[in-house]
Amino acid sequence: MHLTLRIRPLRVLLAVAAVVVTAFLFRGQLLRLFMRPEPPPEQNWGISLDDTRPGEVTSIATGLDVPWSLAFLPEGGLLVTERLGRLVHIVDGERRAEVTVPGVWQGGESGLMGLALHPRFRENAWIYLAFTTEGSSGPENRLIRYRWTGTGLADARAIVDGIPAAMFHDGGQVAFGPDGYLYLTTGDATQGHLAQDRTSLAGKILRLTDDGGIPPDNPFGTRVYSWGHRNPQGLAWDDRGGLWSTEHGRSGARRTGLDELNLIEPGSNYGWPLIEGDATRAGSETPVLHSGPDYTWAPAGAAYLDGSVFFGGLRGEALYEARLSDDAAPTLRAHFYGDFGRIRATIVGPDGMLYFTTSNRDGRGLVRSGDDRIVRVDPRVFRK
Ligand SMILES: [Ca+2]
Repeated sequence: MHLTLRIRPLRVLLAVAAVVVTAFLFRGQLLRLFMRPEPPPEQNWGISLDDTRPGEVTSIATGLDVPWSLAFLPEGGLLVTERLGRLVHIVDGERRAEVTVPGVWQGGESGLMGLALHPRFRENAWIYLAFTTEGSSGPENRLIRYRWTGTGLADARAIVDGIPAAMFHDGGQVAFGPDGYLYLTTGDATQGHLAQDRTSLAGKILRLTDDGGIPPDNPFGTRVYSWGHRNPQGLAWDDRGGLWSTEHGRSGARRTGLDELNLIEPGSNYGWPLIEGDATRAGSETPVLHSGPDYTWAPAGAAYLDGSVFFGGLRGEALYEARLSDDAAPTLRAHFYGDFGRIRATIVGPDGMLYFTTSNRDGRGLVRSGDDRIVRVDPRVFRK
């Protein structure tokens, strides 16, 4: 009796240890099992790489590590953020400079995220970086402005700090609008109620002057432009000045779907966490388009081009195109499913080409040779 009492806990301990070791050894495969992409619904299928000719879809840079955001420099070349905390200067596919951004704290989905150049970058060389850092009371998200020296960063100035941060739902997209103001998306930092708290900077789209001030026509006299967001990460303006934003829905290891494409109106509440999908509620907006309850886009960066909002799909592993229409809901197509894996940043270059980045090295994807990469697409391939 005495002996069995001693042996049993040991057996249990060994069994638990075996499970833990196995789970650790096969963590990539386990994660892949839970996070594996579902093919898009058949009616939404777009083009694939096989439908294109040589030169129409080209990798212009490879060997990146979770590129999150990119911007083209006026003198040529581009700047890319890597989530771990590096700003990379790429010219003709080569890494010309690599700058470690001071103070970046990276865990889960947080880290170095959005990047935007000032509209008068040629004169002031101002660059805005959104990232997670260790604040006085734990991690927080910040937007910092620097001067790009050509080889590094100087003159750091805080534009916004104290944004709630977490391992998940950190927003982090930054862009200048056609009105010359600066827009920043923030996630709910896994505290849904903060999205409904207009005094919190979490779960919002913020609108700021280029030095962090409040534009005189902001809807509440604060930095808040829209609220009730879970984790918006795409910002794109159409040719009439309408602001479109993609937002991650309830996606997770066991819950899927209800990712959103919203048309953002100043002062509007986008409903999280009170409503999802087609649900309605007085004073809240329902999305223009959502992914449905069973299918996940996990939408990241967004760009507007020729009547469509294009956005990267992480878990959906596709480049989505929402074709806008004046008198009907946008139609959705999923391009390149199965060709590149997870797709994150999506922008239009100064040459009118569409560029996107892969995000297969973020621990949730299948790493392919050359990952992560920046891909250039001649948008005429979508109109064949
Ligand atoms: Ca919503």
